[in-house]
Amino acid sequence: MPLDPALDNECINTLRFLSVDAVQKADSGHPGLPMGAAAMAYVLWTRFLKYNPANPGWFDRDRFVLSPGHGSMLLYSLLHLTGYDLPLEQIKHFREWGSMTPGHPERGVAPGVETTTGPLGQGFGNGVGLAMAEAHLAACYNRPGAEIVNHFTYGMVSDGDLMEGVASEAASLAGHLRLGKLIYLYDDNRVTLSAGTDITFTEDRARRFEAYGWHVQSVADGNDLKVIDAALRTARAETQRPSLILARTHIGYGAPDKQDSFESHGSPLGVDEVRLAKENLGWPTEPQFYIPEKAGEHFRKAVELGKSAETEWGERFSAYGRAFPDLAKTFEQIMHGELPAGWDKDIPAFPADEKGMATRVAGGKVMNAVASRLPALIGGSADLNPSTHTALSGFGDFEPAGVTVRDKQGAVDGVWSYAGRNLYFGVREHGMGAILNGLAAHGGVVPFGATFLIFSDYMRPPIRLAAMMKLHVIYVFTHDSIALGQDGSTHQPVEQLAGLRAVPGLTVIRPGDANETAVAWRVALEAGDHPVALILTRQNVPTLDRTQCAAADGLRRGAYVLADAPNGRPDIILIATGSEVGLIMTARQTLQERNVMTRVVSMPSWDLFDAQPRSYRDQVLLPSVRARLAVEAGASQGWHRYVGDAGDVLGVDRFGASAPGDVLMREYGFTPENVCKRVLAMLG
Ligand SMILES: Cc1ncc(C[n+]2csc(CCOP(=O)(O)OP(=O)(O)O)c2C)c(N)n1
Repeated sequence: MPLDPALDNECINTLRFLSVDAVQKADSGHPGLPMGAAAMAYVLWTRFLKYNPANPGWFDRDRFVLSPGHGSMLLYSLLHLTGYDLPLEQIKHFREWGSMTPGHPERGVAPGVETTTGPLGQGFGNGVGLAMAEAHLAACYNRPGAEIVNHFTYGMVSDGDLMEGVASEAASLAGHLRLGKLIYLYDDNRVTLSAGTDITFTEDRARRFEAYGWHVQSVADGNDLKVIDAALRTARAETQRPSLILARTHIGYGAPDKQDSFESHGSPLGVDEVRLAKENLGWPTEPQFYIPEKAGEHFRKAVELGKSAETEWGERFSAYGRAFPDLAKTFEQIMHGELPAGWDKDIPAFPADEKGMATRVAGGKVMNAVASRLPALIGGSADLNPSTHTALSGFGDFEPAGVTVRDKQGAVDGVWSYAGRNLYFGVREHGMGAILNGLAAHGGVVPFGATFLIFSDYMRPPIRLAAMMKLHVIYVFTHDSIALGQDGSTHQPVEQLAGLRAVPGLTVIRPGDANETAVAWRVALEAGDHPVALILTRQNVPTLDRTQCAAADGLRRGAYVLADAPNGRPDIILIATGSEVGLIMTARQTLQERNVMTRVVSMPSWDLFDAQPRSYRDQVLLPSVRARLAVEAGASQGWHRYVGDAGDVLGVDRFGASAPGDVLMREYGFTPENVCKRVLAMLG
C-alpha cells in the first residue's frame, strides 16, 4: 500500500472526531480513548485485520476485541467507515433508545462486535478464548497445504483491563499455552477514570507480561504509524508466544485542555473543547460527523479486500471439501453449530438403584458417551477434574505440542496438542468464565467449564455476559449443597442457586437423579443460543425406578409430576429439585401410610418451567391445591412463587457447617420425618 501520511492523518482524525462528535451529541460517553488510540486502531484495521464487512460472520475472519468497551465509539467509527451495515445515522444516535450503538459494544446489536465488553478485563479473557478456539480448530481440521482455519485474534486493552484480576488469570494461561496468534495492543495512556496510574498502578507491565511468557514490545509513541506497523508485523511473526504491544498514548489526544487528564475519560469534551481540539488538529469545526471523501474511500477499501479474502477462502474450502469430504462435512456442521444426526445414540439409560449414583458421576458418564459423536464439545475444569468428573477420557489434552513436559500427572491421554479436547484452566475460575465466552463467541466449539457450585461466585461477571451475549456455554457446577459435607461452610453453596436463577437468559438445571442428569445434558447440548448451568451433587442419590414414576424426559418442561395421589386429588404437593427429590419420594410413602395423599413434583429447572404455557404449569401445580411444600438444600428465596402464600419451604437460610454430609442434612432438617412433620403441620 503506498504511503500517504496526509491521508493517514486524515483517516485517523476522522476516527477521532466521529467519536468525539457522537459523544458530544449524546452528551454522554468516553471521548478520551478513541482520541488517543485512533492511530493504532487505524493501522490495525486498514493494514492487518482480515474481515469482510459484508459478512461479519465469515468464519475465518480475524477476531478483534475492544476490551475497554467504554471506548465503544472508536469501534463504531471503524465499523461504519469500513463498510459494515452500521449507518451514520446510528453513530448520530449513539447511546439512544433502540439504536445499534449502545454505550458499550454489545454482541448481536451492531454487526462486527465480537463480544460484549465494558466490565473491564472480560474482553481480555474473551480474546484468549477466541485464540484457543482458533488454535483448536486449526489443529483438528487443517491439513498440510489445506488450511481452512488460519486467523489472528487481536485486541485492544487498557490500564483498567490490566488491573483487573481476570486479565491476570487469562494472561497467565495464554502464556502457558503459547497462543502465538493472540496479539494485544495496550493503550498505555497512564490515566484511568479518576486518576493517573502513578497513584494506582506502577508495576512494570512489560516485565509482568514477559514473566507470563508473552512476547512484549514497547512503542514510545502510539501515534507513530511506522513503529506500530512494525510492531504488529513482529507480533505476527512470533508464533510461540502471545504478544503485548505497549503503546504509549495520550488520553484525549489533541484536546488542548483535556489531553492526559482523566476529565477526557468519561465525559463529553464540551462544545468549546471540541472546537479547540478540532482547530488544534487542523480539522474543520463544522460540519459535525465530517467524513472527508478521500478518507471515506480509503476506509471502504475494506469492502473489496474483505470480499476477495472471503472468496479466496471459499475456493480453498471447496478444494478442501473435494480432498477431505468427511472432514469438510463435520466442519460445516460445527461451523453452523449443528448437532449431527444420532449424536445422542449412546447416552445411557441408568437402571433403578436404591443406592444410586451422584449426579456428577452420571454427568461424567453422559459427557463421555456423547463426546465421540460431538467433536465440537470441548472443555475442562478449574483444577477439579477428579471432583467434577468432567474429563473426556481419551480425547487428548489441549496443550502446546512440542514442549517437553516433565510431569504429566492429571492429563487425560490421547493427543498432547491444540487438538486435545480437554482444557486445563488451572485454578482460575474467573479467567475460565471469560475464556469460555471467547470460545463460544468464536463458534465451531461448544465449551463447558466445571467447578464447585460455590465457586460459580468467582464467575458471575462472565456468566451474566454469556447470558447477555446468548452464548452457548455449558457450566457444570458440582458439590451443590451443604450435603458435600466436611469441607465446611466455606465450600457449601447456599445462596448460589438463587443467584444463578436470577440471571436472565441462563437456564439453570438441578437434576434429581442419573436419568434426569442425562436429559439435562441433552437440554444443555441442544440449547444453541444461551448458556446452561448444570447443578450436580457430590453425594449419591437414588436412581429412581421409572417404571414406578414418570419418565425423566419430563425435565424438558422444567417440572413434572413424578408421582401422583392415587385418586389424582392430592392433599398436598411436594416439590423438590436435585438430591431432595429422592427425599420427598421417601416422605411420600410415610405420608401415604398416614392417609395423606401427595403429588410429588420434580422441578429441576425454574427457567424451563416458567417457559411453559399456563395450562401446563397449572396441570403440574394444581391451582386448587394450595398446600405445597418445596424442599431444596439451598436458600429459600424465590420459592414462594411456586408454593404460594399458603405453602412452605424447607430450605437453607444460614451458612453450612463442617460435618459429614448426612449429619448436616439431618441437622438442617432434610429428613423424611421432618418433611412429614412440616406437611402435617401445614395440613393442621
Ligand atoms: C470491572 C469494572 N470496574 C469498573 C468499571 C468502571 N470504569 C470504566 S472505565 C474505568 C477506568 C478506565 O481506565 P482505562 O482502562 O485506563 O481506560 P481509559 O481511561 O484509558 O479510557 C473504570 C473504572 C468498569 N467498566 N469495569
